[in-house]
Amino acid sequence: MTNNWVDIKNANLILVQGGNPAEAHPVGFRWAIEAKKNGAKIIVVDPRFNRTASVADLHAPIRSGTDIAFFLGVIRYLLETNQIQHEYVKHYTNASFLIDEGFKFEDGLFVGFDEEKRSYDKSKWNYQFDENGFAKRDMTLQDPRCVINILKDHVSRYTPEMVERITGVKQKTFLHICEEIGKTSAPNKTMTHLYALGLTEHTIGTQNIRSIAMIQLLLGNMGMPGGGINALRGHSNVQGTTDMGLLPTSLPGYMRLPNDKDTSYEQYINAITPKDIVPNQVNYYRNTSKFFVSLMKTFYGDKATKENGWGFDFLPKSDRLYDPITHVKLMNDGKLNGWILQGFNVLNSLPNKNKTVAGMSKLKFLVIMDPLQTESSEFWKNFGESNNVNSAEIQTEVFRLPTTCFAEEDGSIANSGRWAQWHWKGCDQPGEALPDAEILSMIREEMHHLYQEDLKKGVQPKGLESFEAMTWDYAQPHSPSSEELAKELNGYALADIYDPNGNLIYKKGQLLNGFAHLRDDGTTSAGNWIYVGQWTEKGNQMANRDNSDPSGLGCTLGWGFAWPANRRVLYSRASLDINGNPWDKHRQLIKWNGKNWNWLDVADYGTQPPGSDTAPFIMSAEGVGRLFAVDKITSGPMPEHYEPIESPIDANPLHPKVSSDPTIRIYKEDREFIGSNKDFPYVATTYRLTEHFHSWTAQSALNIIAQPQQFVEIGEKLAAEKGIQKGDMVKITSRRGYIKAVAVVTKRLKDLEIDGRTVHHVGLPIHWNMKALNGKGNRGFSTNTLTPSWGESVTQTPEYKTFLVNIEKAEA
Ligand SMILES: Nc1nc2c(c(=O)[nH]1)N[C@H]1C(S)=C(S)[C@@H](COP(=O)(O)OP(=O)(O)OC[C@H]3O[C@@H](n4cnc5c(=O)[nH]c(N)nc54)[C@H](O)[C@@H]3O)O[C@H]1N2
Ligand SMILES: Nc1nc2c(c(=O)[nH]1)N[C@H]1C(S)=C(S)[C@@H](COP(=O)(O)OP(=O)(O)OC[C@H]3O[C@@H](n4cnc5c(=O)[nH]c(N)nc54)[C@H](O)[C@@H]3O)O[C@H]1N2
Ligand SMILES: [Mo]
Repeated sequence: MTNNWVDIKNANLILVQGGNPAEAHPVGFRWAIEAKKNGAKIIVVDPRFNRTASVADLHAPIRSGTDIAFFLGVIRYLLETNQIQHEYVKHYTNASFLIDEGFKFEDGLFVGFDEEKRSYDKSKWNYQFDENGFAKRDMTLQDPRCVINILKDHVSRYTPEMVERITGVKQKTFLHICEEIGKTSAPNKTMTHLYALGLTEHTIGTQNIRSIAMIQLLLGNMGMPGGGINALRGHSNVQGTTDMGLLPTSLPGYMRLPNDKDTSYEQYINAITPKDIVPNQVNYYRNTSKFFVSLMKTFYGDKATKENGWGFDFLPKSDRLYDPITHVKLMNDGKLNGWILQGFNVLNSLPNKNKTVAGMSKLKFLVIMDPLQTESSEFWKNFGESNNVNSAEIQTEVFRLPTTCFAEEDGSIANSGRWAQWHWKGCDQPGEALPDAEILSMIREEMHHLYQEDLKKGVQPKGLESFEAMTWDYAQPHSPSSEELAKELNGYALADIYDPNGNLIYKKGQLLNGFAHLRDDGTTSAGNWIYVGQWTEKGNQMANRDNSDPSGLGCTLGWGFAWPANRRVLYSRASLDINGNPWDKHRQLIKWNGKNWNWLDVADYGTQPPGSDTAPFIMSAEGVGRLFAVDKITSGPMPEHYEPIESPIDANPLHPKVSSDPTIRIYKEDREFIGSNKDFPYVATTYRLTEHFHSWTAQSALNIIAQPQQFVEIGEKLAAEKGIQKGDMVKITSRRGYIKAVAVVTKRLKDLEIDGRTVHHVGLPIHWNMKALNGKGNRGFSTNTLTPSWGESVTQTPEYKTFLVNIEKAEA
């Protein structure tokens, strides 16, 4: 979230498009209800009339996977009707920047497409630069190469007629929503946008989010209390997971892991540190070397020296893309033979379950660290129809290492609003369960032992040097405490540290207060730069429980610790005009105090006084929000509507020859698993129920009483066509496999008119699996038997939310 949960109460309009918070985030959703009490409207755009829709002012059913067409239609409307916040757009976005003359978009492709590699050469997706290397701008916005004019041209195709044809949202409803959104272009009105998987888990996920972020920039809603782009995160600590870089090619604090092409510390740091594109701006990532060197000091202590590039060679270098879908591919190819699953129940969560099982069956060993006996740990067992494997043929050795869960240990959890909150152990763990950190430490000790054995035999083990360089100075090396780990992440002064005026700010060994004090000369450590300040010499800031709110805007600086720097609303400098006056005096959290912008919130805009050079988006190299993204995004600098790979219509109405995003990550062997709309005419989507948490609760009697068995939601018209009554057992088939479920015939799913044909949605909750408590007979199928493995090119996220199925009545 750019903002936070409580801040939702400050919004005038809440657009929920791509999530169902009343169901999946029922506690946080109270803030949307608070907003409603304050007069806000709630609009839900979702294929289903879901529980959030039931308390909304308006629900618009949309075809799953088509939100970009909707959002670009909104942008067209805002530009046509001139409902944008002009001053904000001019100064705080890249609307005025001039784009390279070579950039173009034609017949569904951006310039630079390489057919063979299925990827783009992005060199023309860039600004025009002056002789000093700064981007050229036209503040009058007249030049046809201005971003705003290129954008206008790009979205001109997304007329209300086209939006309806692609998305199924009726023009009248669409225009009504546009009007409501347009109202928030007034400086004293804000819209907040809430989303989760309905936008992200698509082959166009990143561009979905880009589209709505662009809308929020045009409306001047970014940086404003009651505004922003608010990702409602999943597991209670998944925010913490990404912050900590728990992706195979990431490091803590959103730095990328070096890869094969990175040859030295200097070269790598240069490659990941952005150059200024506009003069006199913050470009905070210019400090990347300080974050990285401090991290290396945490990893390797005295072994990380200036001479050895801070231990650069100790780090693993990725040789290719890695993500769980790729892991499964490599297993199937016989190129990966061991897997450690720590808190990951792949059999329920990864797409194309049959492919996952086939891959796991080829493993030599599988280690499962989990408090539960998961389906993944029993992938080799025959459960009848729902897991029809030949156990005798599977040779994989499976080790189950039972862990504690959060309630059995002290620690911190980061919520969607970036707040790290400390929690205390509630009870001891049962049986042989041990904390994750203890199990990992034991594995480390055993590895150390095995390395020593090798050395004794005269073998020089690979990787020994990096292994031995690792700092492991916990009081009990086999069991680091949560407190020790939290302080290590925060970071220490490794020498006496002085400010530029020569005043001592830290004595050697003290905990750091903030990342502004990090150094790249080896005198500071920090296991994660964004968390510096969470545990200082004043104590554990995550344990703070003062909920006073002097602003009245829900800005409680004394409650927990919000990264970065305890800041509650990001990019808040954009809530004031260039002279420092608030766009809305009732929504003001920061102001110039002669030294910096701190006031009721911790500002992010450094020490630059009010003035014309204001560039509030300090984490982008331009200092402004991007309506045109010049780097990184592999699928295009602007969003474009592409059809899902499995689409209920035959071609993209905008450019039939390039129907789907040409950069989609799809492995060759998965192409045979693409189903056609002739064989599989219905659009399926998958989702959650409040009564369950993934498949954990399917093993718990109380939850199973509340929602006993797998069901499938289908609309009344489709049910009538198929002769299906509510309560009938139905077989749902995709090109990947089939499941069986009880039919719920409902008014909540309506058929939509898409490109001249009637399209039906089929809704599938994700909570049951072969080990479900009442999992006899047909009741314990995994929905992911049906889903495809292809994913988007930026994040590799699989397409869980739009694929094609057929349904038919089945034997109970
Ligand atoms: N009770 C409970 N709560 C949970 C969880 C749980 O298992 N149980 N899981 C947690 C986790 S890990 C996560 S990530 C979050 C997920 O939170 P959400 O994303 O809110 O949950 P979902 O139910 O997966 O999907 C949300 C909605 O997206 C809609 N949708 C599908 N496709 C599209 C589309 O193309 N466009 C639009 N606009 N909408 C679409 C679906 O109809 C559904 O209503 O929930 C968390 N909270
Ligand atoms: N079709 C479809 N598939 C989906 C989704 C969808 O919407 N549709 N949603 C996707 C999403 S958003 C997510 S997040 C994934 C979820 O995928 P997973 O993360 O695989 O799902 P969980 O079942 O939550 O698995 C987490 C495991 O962690 C264990 N666990 C809990 N606490 C601890 C702990 O402290 N230590 C250890 N070691 N283990 C612990 C739990 O017992 C559980 O077995 O599924 C994805 N798959
Ligand atoms: Mo999730």
